[in-house]
Amino acid sequence: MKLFIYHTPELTPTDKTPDCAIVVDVLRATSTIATVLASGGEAVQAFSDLDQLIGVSDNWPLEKRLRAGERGGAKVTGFELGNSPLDCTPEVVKGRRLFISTTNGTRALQRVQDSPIVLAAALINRAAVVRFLLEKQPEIVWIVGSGWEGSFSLEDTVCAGAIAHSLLAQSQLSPAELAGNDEVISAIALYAQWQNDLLGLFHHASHGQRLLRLESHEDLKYCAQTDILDVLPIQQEPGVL
Ligand code: 3SL
Repeated sequence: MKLFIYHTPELTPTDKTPDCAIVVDVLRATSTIATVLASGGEAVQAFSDLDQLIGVSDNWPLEKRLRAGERGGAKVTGFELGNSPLDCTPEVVKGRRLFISTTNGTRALQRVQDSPIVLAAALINRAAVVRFLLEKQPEIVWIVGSGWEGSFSLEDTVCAGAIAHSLLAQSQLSPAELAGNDEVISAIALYAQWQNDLLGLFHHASHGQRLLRLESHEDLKYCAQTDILDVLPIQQEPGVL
């Protein structure tokens, strides 16, 4: 297995497709997606465009759908949910499809949706993603951070590092054998430095600070936990996990 980390969707090569693409948006889209599926949601359908989301979800029975939308960290007016994983309890999402659009995370999912395997990963479901990789042994794996509007984000990079760190611990591979690019080595170093204080790292992150200004402290705490959900969000058809 060769692992490549890209800090934003824009940095992924346009002329190549990996065997497995893993999208990461720890704050908060992939944490929300994992939570919805762990809470019994029927599926999550991701859109980068809000109008497209409304058009497709209009054809879905009202009692079987939820619309979740976030722009700039805030909930989209008229949608049932924003992008807080804490709102996605079994009482709210069980048996329903979540139609979701967020600023960066759903755009990243769209970017790699033609890969044969697409996963959504966050810290909360890291172990399930690593287990899948160790079982399936895809040759070329990309971890694609969602970043923020084209820029690097600490929280996605530390999650990529957490995945790589765990892969190394559970395989015979050396860092040089696993790493397809330098980003892998630096993401592992970031995780090794902060693994015991991921919430502290989120407080340094620009998007962490944005969410704190929006009073989403509980979301940060939830998303900073590691390996608490045994769920593997895997794409069933383009955009649907
Ligand atoms: O950018 C995104 O896709 C979101 O996850 C951002 S937020 O955490 O919902 O503000």
